[in-house]
Amino acid sequence: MREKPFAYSLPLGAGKPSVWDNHIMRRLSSMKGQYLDQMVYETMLSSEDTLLYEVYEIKRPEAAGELLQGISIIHPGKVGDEYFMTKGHFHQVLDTGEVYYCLSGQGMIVMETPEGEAEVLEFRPGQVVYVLPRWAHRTVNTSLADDLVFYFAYPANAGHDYGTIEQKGFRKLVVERDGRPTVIDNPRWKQA
Ligand code: S6P
Ligand code: ZN
Repeated sequence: MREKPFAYSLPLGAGKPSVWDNHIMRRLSSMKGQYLDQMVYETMLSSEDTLLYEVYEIKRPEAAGELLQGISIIHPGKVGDEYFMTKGHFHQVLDTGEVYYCLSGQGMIVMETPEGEAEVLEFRPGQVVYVLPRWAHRTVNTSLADDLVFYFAYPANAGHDYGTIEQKGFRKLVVERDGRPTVIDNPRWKQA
């Protein structure tokens, strides 16, 4: 691990950072139960375990005061009417925020609190979204042609709670309606 201040570059546009330590790949099979149209999901999965998104992470100690950084790349595509998207999570240490900076593509960030507030923000190159502490977050690629590429930074001791979203889903979904990304209430959202 790097022990002195360091610099690296992020391409403005699609591409990887100049340094990274972990390359995480998430495929369709890791999204079980998350897409509304489960029949289409199962059919797609039976023919191919498609790569949905990739994360290039720069490793830091998981200690308070450190920041974890990297870039995520969400590939274009849909499952039924829903666009390719990240699993989404709360941070395990709920009181930790996150900064997202869009480098390329177009998307939306779906967020919600445990108390039921919800917010969906558009995400375009050059835009920063600040995810407040306590807000779960999922990123959606609303282009069917291009990757959505963004930089992130968050406290290295935050950890991830994926289970809550896996069980309940997000309250809001982003679907294609008349060729346009549209935010709808999740009809399958479950109260705890
Ligand atoms: C981590 C941060 C991002 C996501 C990445 C993939 O706190 O929010 O690095 O990890 O965009 O999303 P997910 O929901 O699969 O971790
Ligand atoms: Zn996060």
